[in-house]
Amino acid sequence: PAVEYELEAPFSIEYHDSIGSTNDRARELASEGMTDVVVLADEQVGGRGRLEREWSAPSGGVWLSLVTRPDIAPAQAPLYTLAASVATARAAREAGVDARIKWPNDVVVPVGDEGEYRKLAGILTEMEGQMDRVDWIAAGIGVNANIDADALPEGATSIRAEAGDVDRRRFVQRLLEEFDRYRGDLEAVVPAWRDLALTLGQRVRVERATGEIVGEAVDVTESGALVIETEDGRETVAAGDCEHLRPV
Ligand code: BT5
Repeated sequence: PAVEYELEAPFSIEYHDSIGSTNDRARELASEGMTDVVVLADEQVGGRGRLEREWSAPSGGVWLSLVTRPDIAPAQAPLYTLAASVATARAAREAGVDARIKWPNDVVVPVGDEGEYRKLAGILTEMEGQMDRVDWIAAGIGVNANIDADALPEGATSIRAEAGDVDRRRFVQRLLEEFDRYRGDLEAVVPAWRDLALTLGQRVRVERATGEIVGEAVDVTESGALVIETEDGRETVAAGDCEHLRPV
């Protein structure tokens, strides 16, 4: 019910019981000139991941897309993805989940000490703009909230499975407050991200269209690219170029 999402957030909320993809609706609103609006749904029937992958989004989740029009260069846009993952991980931690961030865009729960994990949430950031200025950003955030783990793809987990059901209204409120704080203080994003990162210090394999890189993930740059120490020296991978990242 819509009333579940009457929030005191710095965004207006457009709620749908069921929708194709909140990101598609957000793109529509963005191209009509809207800003600071959140499209939120209980269920998505055409949820999208990165690189045209499918995103499973049954009833009980938190599926939302945030539209903003920040005055930033396109090169800074990945910071919004990192800010969204920090905000999501923080809200999940407050709900009792041991949430960490897997570069670039996954919120995960670690399993064991080998860098393995289950995926709790994913982020899909889309934008439009010119060379020097972003027009709008639609940050799509999908969180497996009050959903049984067996209703989700393999390798996924939910807040329900990890810590019991969450009050979605409160969860969204906290997530949006955190996001709002970081978008107003972009310099704080990378330090906050580092504190929650599962990937840093891991030996990883990154697959890109142009070939794979294996080495130790040592840092992220100030625009959110991953720095990998390989046998031949340091390499930097932009989030948009990463198809898969796996611990090895
Ligand atoms: C993502 O893609 O992780 C970005 C997901 C963004 C979803 C939000 S929901 C609100 C907004 N509206 C949308 O339509 N999308 C956004 P990617 O890194 O490509 O991961 C996709 C992969 O995760 C799939 O290929 C599956 O293997 C797996 N997957 C699919 N559904 C999942 C789920 N609910 N939980 C965990 N893993 C899932």
